[in-house]
Amino acid sequence: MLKVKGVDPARRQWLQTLGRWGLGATALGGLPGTLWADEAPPMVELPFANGQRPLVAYPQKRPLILLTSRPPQLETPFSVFNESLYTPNDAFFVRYHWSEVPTHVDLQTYRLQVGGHVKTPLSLSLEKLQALGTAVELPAVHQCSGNSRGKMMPRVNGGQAYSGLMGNARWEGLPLKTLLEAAGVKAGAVQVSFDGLDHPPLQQSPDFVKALDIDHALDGEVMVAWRMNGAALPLLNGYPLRLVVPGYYGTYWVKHLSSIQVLEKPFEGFWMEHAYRVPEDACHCLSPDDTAKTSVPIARFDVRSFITSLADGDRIQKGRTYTVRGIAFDGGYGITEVAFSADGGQRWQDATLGRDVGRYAFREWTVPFRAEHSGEYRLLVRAVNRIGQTQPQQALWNPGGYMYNATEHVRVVAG
Ligand SMILES: Nc1nc2c(c(=O)[nH]1)N[C@H]1C(S)=C(S)[C@@H](COP(=O)(O)O)O[C@H]1N2
Ligand SMILES: [Mo]
Repeated sequence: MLKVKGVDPARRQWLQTLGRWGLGATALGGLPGTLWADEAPPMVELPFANGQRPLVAYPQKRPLILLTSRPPQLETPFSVFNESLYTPNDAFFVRYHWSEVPTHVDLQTYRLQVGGHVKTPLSLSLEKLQALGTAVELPAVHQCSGNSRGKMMPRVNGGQAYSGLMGNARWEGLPLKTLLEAAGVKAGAVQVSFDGLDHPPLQQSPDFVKALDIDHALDGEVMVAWRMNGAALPLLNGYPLRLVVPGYYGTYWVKHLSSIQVLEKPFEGFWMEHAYRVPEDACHCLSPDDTAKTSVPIARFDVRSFITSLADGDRIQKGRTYTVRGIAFDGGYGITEVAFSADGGQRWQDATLGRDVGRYAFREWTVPFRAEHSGEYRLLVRAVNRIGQTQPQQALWNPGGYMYNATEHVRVVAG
C-alpha cells in the first residue's frame, strides 16, 4: 500500500518538483516546515496513477504526505490508523482551499465576532468565550469529502488522496448553542454562516465561508472547539478555534473561526451554492456520462470500514492465526456490524466490535484469520450502521469525487 522509497528520487528531481508546486525555501513564509533544501525527502507511492508524493514535516506535524504546499494540504500515512484509536495531532491531516493561511494567531488580539440576526452581537476573546459555559468533550471522526478521491474511476479533479484525509479525535469546546444563546438568536433566523482567518490571494475569489441550518446549529452537538486530544489545536488544524460538526463532512468544520453570522435568508456563498454539492438522490451518485441532476449540499458521512493491521503486499505465515484489526465509522447512527471476508467476498464472517467510545468515533474491530494455503488472499471488510446503511462493492461515482465508500480490500501473500 504505502511504500516508503528511502531518499529516491535524486535531489535534482526533487527540486524540479518543488519548482512545479511553486514551493521555494521561502514560499511558506511563516511556516518553515522541514524542507530538505539539501536532500531529497522520503517519497511514498499511493496505489493509483501519479501517486508519488514526498513526506514533509510542517510545524507541529510529523512527516506527512504532501498533496500541495500552497495552501498546505497534508495527508495522514495510512499506517497511523493502526497505531491508536485516536489520531495523534501531529499526524492529523490538513486541508485548506486558499493560500493565505494564518501562520500565527495572537490571542491578545484574536476576537470571534458573533453577529447578524441576534439581539446582542458579541466580540469575544478566546478567554471570554471559554467563560460562557462548561466545556464538553466529544470523540468524533473528522473526514474530508474528498477522502479516497484518488481511487475514483474515472478519475475526478481535485486533491488526489488515498484514505488519509480522516482522523478521529476527542474535541473539546463549547456547544455552539451556548454561544448563540449568549448572543440571543432572533425569531426568523434560518441559517448560520462561519468564516475563518484564512482568505484567497485575490479579492475577487470567494472567501471560504460555510453555513448550517439554524436547527442544526442549535442542536447542542455542533461545537466550537479549542482542544483536540487534550491539547490546543495545532495551527494547521484551526488554532485557536474551529467548528466541529459531528458526523458531517469536514468542509463544515471551519478553522480559525473569526465570524459567526446568524442569517434571516439562506446563505448564498460560493462554497455552499457551487462547491461541495452532491447529486440529490439517495446514493448521491451518477453515471460518469450523466450531468444534469439537481444537487444538494454534502451532509453526513456514509459508512466506511478499513483493515489497518495488514497492508497490501504484506507477507503472512501459512497456518498461523492472526488477529486482523481495523476501524469503522459512519455519520453518527453508530456501527452495528462489521463483516470480514478472506476470499474476495464469497464468504463473510462477523468481526468482533471493540469498545464503543461514541457514535461519531472510530469503532475498532478484530477478527481471527488463518491462511490454510500458500498464495494470495484478498481480504475485504464491510460495515453496517444502525439504520442499515452499508458499503457498495463498487465505488459510487459523482463529479466532485466526494463520499467514496466502496468496500476496501487488502491483498496479502501467505507462504
Ligand atoms: N478556515 C478554513 N476552514 C476549513 C477549510 C478551509 O479551507 N479554511 N477547509 C475545510 C475542509 S474542506 C476540510 S476537509 C477541513 C480540514 O480540516 P483539517 O485541516 O483540520 O484537517 O477543514 C475545513 N475547514
Ligand atoms: Mo474537505
